Parts: sequence; C-alpha cells; structure tokens
Amino acid sequence: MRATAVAHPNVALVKYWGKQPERHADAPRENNPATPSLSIALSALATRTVVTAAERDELRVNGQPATDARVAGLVAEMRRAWDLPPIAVDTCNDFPTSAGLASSASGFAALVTAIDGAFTLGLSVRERSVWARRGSASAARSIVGGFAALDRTGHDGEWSASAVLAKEAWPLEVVVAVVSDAVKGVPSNVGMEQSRRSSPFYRAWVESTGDDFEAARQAVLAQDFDALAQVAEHSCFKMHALMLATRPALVYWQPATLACIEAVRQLQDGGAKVFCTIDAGPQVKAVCAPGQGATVADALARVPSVLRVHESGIGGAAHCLESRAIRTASRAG
Ligand code: 2P0
Repeated sequence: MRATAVAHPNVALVKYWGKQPERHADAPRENNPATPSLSIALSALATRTVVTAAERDELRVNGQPATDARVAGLVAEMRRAWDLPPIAVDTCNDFPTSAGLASSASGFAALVTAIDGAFTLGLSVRERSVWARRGSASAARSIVGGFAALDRTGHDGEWSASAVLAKEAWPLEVVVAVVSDAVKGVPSNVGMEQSRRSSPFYRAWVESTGDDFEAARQAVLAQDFDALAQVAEHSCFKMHALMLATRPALVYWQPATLACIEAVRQLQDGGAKVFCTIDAGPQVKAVCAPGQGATVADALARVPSVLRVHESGIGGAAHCLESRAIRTASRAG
C-alpha cells in the first residue's frame, strides 16, 4: 500500500486566528475555527507526501527523521475510524517549513489525501477537508485549492472547506516576498490561544470577521479586484492588530515586512492592481490582478532585505499522483 499526494499551501484573504473551545477533554480534537476564512492556493509551492504501510509508524520531514505530536494525533484519530496498519510518512516541502508560508496547511492536506489514497478510504473532498482541519484548520482549505472557504456548512454544522471559485475562472497572480527563512518564534496554534485569552480586541475580531468573509466571498464571485483588495487588506491588518494587542505581544513582522508593505503602497499609487497580505510570519504576499505579477515581483525583489521572490498562480486541489492499494482498509470497531 503506497500513495503519493501533492498539496499546495494557501494564503488566507480573510484570516483565521482563534479556535472554538473543544467540547470535551476526552473527545477527539475537532480544531474548529472561531471564524470563517477564505483563501487562495499557491501553485508555485508544494508539499509532496508519500505514505506506505510499514512495520511501525515513522515520519520523515524534508529527508530527516522527525516526531510531530499533531501528525501522530491525527493518525491515531483516523485509526479510531479505520483499521489502518502502521505507516511510514515521508513528506517534503519545496519551500521553507514553519516560516509563515503555511507548511502545516499543505502538509496535513497532503497527509490526509495520501492516507485516503493508500488505503482506498473513498473519502469525499468534504470529508478529507474535515480530517485535514483536525490536524490544522487552514489545511482544510488546501484540500479544496483554488478560491476556498472554510466555514460551518451543511445540516450537520460541521466546519469544512468548499470551493468558492475554480482557479481557472480568475487567474490572479501572487508574489511571495521571502524576508526570512527562520522558523517562527511562536507557532500559530499557541499564538492564537494567547490572543483569545488576552487580547482586548479578540471579541471584536470574532464579531466582525463573518461580515469580512461574506464581503470577500461576494468579491470573489463577482471577480471584483478592488472590493477583494479592500476587505483582504483590512482582514490582514486587523489580525495583526489583534496579535500586537496580545500579551505577550505577537510581533511577526520584520523591518523588511514594512518595507514590502510600503513598496506595495507605491505600486498601488502608480495604478497597479495589487494588494498585500501577511500571515503568522514576516513574509509578504502580494496578490495581483492577472498579468501584473511580473512588475510586482520586480519591485519587491528590489526591496532591501528581501531574500527572494516566488511568482505563483492559483494552485489546485490536493490530489494523489499515484496509489497502490492492495487491500481496502475496513471501518474500525
Ligand atoms: C490563516 N493562519 O487563515 C491564518 C492567518 C496564520 C495567519 O491558519 O492551529 O496552522 O494548525 O489550526 O492553520 C495558521 O494557523 O493553525 C493560519 P492550526 P494553522 O491562514
């Protein structure tokens, strides 16, 4: 039994920062967000994960043996649902890991997709997004790819991801300005819990994000770049205000982050259709109208302290490249 899956990281245009309280301490971890979010996947960056049946559970990340409690926890949860053998997971990112480039999103999306393929679990996209969400909520959006929403849908009220618009419908371009390859100081799951507990802005964040989500969804459906730019920059800066007002303060930016924001402002003043967004790290992502990526990439590459820029299109859904399933895993219990 073996499958190889590929998933792309995604950039949220309406951000997720904060979780619902878990229902019971001994129940499976649901990892439900406190607010809906909306994202675009990045075609230029990818995680590739191979899952094989093995003697015992093993994990390799970028060629090195690793342990990861969240990966182990998700695999254990999947074993409560299916009769899975021990597995070897070999995962590689073609971009910096844990540096604000959403490696956990593409990582958990690729993991769930590879397990589904290796053991022919027959999961739907929605079901895979629910499993990926339990590992890392933003991973639910990488299952879907394109323009994806993560919200509470369906008769069961489950938080899952769904397509808002196919990537082909609106070929936006994204320039990622990398200003640091360092692993970030405070992981997202730790930082967002600190914000929930201590930021005086947390309630306003939760109360207002639903409206931002709906405005962004409508802007994507209408392919209205200016409307999307307004709400996406607002969501980004509101999230960073929430982070800065957390105790202790979560400062993910570096001087070069601000320099990139300023460069995007100058491009906007010159009439370019571009807006910026920043996640839990120092990198700046500039989202551009079709055909504008090269100009924006040139401008950001000239900003002092920018290490390099990646030019990307919108990425597709997580998928299996190949799978060889000898037997179908049966439902556990
Ligand atoms: C997002 N981020 O919406 C936001 C913006 C970072 C800033 O989703 O705890 O790694 O694994 O569910 O998904 C990063 O958080 O957090 C994230 P967990 P995740 O993209």
